[in-house]
Amino acid sequence: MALLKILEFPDPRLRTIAKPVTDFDAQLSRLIDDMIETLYEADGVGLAATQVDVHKRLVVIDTSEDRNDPLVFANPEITVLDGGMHEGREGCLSVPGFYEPVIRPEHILVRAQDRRGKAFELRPEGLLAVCIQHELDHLNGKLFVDYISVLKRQRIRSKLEKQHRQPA
Ligand code: GNR
Ligand code: NI
Repeated sequence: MALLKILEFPDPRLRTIAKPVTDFDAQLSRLIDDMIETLYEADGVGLAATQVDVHKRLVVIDTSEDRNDPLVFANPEITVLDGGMHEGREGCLSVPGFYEPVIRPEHILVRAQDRRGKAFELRPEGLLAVCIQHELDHLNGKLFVDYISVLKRQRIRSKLEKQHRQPA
């Protein structure tokens, strides 16, 4: 297995729109394992392939307490179900150190394929529902900072650009 490098905002590669996964082969399986290892090492809840500069519609998520229940979503699609919106503080491994409130639909239906290509459905709740929406945004080149004010986004961009010029 291998740890993958996570791209950070404002890297333009994070704006790439990912392409559907078509081949559920050994190479994909290796990528999934590397993404799960990278997710755990970074202490994140979810990771989209876009964040590791692989522009395929692939996400791994683990919201379990013990970090031993990784979920794989290839070609995820979301349908918003009836119900309200929910505001939660979001962070992102590609925007390290910043947390801002984002409002998203609370009830969704997710359709995706697993690592073998088998289709499945899920009606996630709570953090899992938030995280899947956050990850699907990555596959569409969108970041949580796109939902906050221009002023806040520019401040975050300046601070991260400075860190990238003068790494710790
Ligand atoms: O680790 C993560 N935590 C998180 C918290 C609230 C809302 C969304 C997330 S996803 C984030 C990992 C990440 O950047 N995934 O793309
Ligand atoms: Ni993220």
